[in-house]
Amino acid sequence: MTMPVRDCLLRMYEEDHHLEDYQGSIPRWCNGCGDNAILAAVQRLCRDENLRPEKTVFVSGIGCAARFPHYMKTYGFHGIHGRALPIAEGIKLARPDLHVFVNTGDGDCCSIGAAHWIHAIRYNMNLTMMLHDNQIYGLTKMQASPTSPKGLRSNTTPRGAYLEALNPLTVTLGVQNVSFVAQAVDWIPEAVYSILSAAYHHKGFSFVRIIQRCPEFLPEMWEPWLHDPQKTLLLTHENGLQVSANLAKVYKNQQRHDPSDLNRAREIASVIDPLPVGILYRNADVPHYEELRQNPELRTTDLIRTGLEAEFDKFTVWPDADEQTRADA
Ligand SMILES: Cc1ncc(C[n+]2csc(CCOP(=O)(O)OP(=O)(O)O)c2C)c(N)n1
Ligand code: SF4
Ligand SMILES: [Mg+2]
Repeated sequence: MTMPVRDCLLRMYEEDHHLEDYQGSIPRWCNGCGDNAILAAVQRLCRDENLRPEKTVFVSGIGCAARFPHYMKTYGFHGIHGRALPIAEGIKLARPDLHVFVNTGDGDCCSIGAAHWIHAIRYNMNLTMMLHDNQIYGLTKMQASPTSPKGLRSNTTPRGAYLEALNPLTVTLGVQNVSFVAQAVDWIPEAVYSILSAAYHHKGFSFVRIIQRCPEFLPEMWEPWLHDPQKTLLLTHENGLQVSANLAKVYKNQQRHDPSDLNRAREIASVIDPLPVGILYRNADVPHYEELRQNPELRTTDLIRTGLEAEFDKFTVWPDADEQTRADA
């Protein structure tokens, strides 16, 4: 049986995506910036999943990490500081057919955008969120962020940061309706890719914290972890991160962790040495806000008409009884 030309062309078009189809403008991040590794993994993922660029959107706030949508040849929205998530949620509500990704920094997400972050977890919409956590405000040149370690000297904390760092993993794992939490590090590309792939396939709000190096302002921060593989704890499980033989050979410090175990996930998340890498928590059964909103039982024509009538009635000016009698006479 021959295929109609139109279907044949559509099929060719759909099957034929290459890395260049996702590569936008040339990144202006510093040499060695961990954002470059995240971008490379995401472009590979888009190519491997054969995502249609016109059906894919990257949304960001403000910061170095937030330049991400410029470097993808898809739709993108470089938003305002801290507001990537509500913009992404609006897009997903209006167009549930789109693949929506969010790129945000530790300042963007955990400081000015913290309220949106908490509610996005609870809404559990089908979005993939990457927290590029470099523990500093990079774009504005080295102010402490909520994830900066205690004692870090920066332009806003010249005597050292006073407070213990906020842990984005334990925060996320503590919110009602949490459905996917993972951690990656930019210097293990295989794990970044596999974790992002699992996050993309998870139906719901997938939160991936990626420890991202900022060689410009914090060149020493993760050096000990880079040079000693024992300081990384690979979380492995048949429902979690699948590790190649090569990776397993280097990172021998491994632990089997069932991602359905929320309490254990919280314990693992609290430790940074060794630093857990893998899928901490996954629950596919949490309801999704966009589906609850689209529930056909709540959107019948009758219900919508009755609601609209009631709203219009609020603004109706009824003539008083005397006026009505005079008008009738
Ligand atoms: C409302 C508002 N407040 C402050 C700023 C200044 N500002 C721009 S980026 C940024 C911090 C970005 O840090 P982070 O989110 O960690 O991203 P990074 O640059 O480290 O990737 C700040 C404070 C702004 N653009 N808008
Ligand atoms: S300042 Fe830091 S985070 Fe920003 S581009 Fe340079 S290395 Fe990356
Ligand atoms: Mg930052």
